[in-house]
Amino acid sequence: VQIISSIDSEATEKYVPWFPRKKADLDTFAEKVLEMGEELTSDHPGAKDPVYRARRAEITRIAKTHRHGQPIPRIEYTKEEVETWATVFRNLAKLFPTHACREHQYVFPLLVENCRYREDNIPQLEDISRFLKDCTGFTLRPVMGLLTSRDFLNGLAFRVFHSTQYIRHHSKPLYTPEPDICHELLGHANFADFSQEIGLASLGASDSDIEKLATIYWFTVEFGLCRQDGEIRAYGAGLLSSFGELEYALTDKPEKKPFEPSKTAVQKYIVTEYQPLYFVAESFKDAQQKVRDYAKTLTRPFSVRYNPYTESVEVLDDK
Ligand code: HBI
Ligand code: FE
Repeated sequence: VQIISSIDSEATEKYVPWFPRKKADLDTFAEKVLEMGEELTSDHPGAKDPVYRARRAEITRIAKTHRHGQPIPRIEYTKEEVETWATVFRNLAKLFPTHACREHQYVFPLLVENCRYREDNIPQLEDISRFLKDCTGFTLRPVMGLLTSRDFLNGLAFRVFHSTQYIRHHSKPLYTPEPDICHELLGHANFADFSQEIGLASLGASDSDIEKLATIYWFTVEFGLCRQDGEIRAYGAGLLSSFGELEYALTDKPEKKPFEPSKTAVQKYIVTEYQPLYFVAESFKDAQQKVRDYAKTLTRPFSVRYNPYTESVEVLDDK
């Protein structure tokens, strides 16, 4: 196996989109957001609230200027923001014992203990990032808003989770059309190894493979269900951070199909309403293993290996 010294080499430039090679390369995503961030679409609950918009701009500036290796600045959240968080926290905490998978229930008390997760306190990204680094190797990075699927998934290859730092509008505490700090911190608590594997598979992948991986991500990390002791439980963050959809997902209303990555990868989905269809894995572990196996079926003209000591990827020529 020969290590390609530069991805710009003649052999690969035709096929391989640029991708980050080391953790610091993720700095290039800081200002590349698809939507939201400072701008809000007209149907956003906070679109007509100038105070909310100014606050968003203040918070997203942190993400815009953040660079690898710097601590994530702490935010002093307002009373109104903490009340919004409290409403979300209180409602979700009621549902977790009966609706969340065991892995989520295992992590949650650890976050309460180590990261000041409380009804009356919005945890700080810096504290969570440090805690996660110690126990899972994941770190958080503040982000202004939605990244492209490619950029977002590429971050996961380095065990970096891009996290928003602002909170949804107080007029609709149980609804948000976009990720916000409640979604990131209450939903994405169970950072699993397999998100890195989706991430590694996304490096330099073709657009169509990115779409497949983003769809897998959607139906697992965001909206995944799994079996547990004869019941169905939620492990996806989109569910675990949405009071309404978490209840709905476990009723008979939505359709449920077994999780089979090759089929799931090409399933169409909507982002604006409750999902009409969920995929159910045999267990949380089974979901991980299937995603891992699926990632190996996507072919590229090279393979990648993550080096945790240097926090960089080694690119191996497969010929
Ligand atoms: N960007 N900031 C941010 N947060 C996400 O959770 C996110 C994203 N971009 C795309 C995305 N998630 C997924 O829906 C997949 O497309 C990867
Ligand atoms: Fe998410």
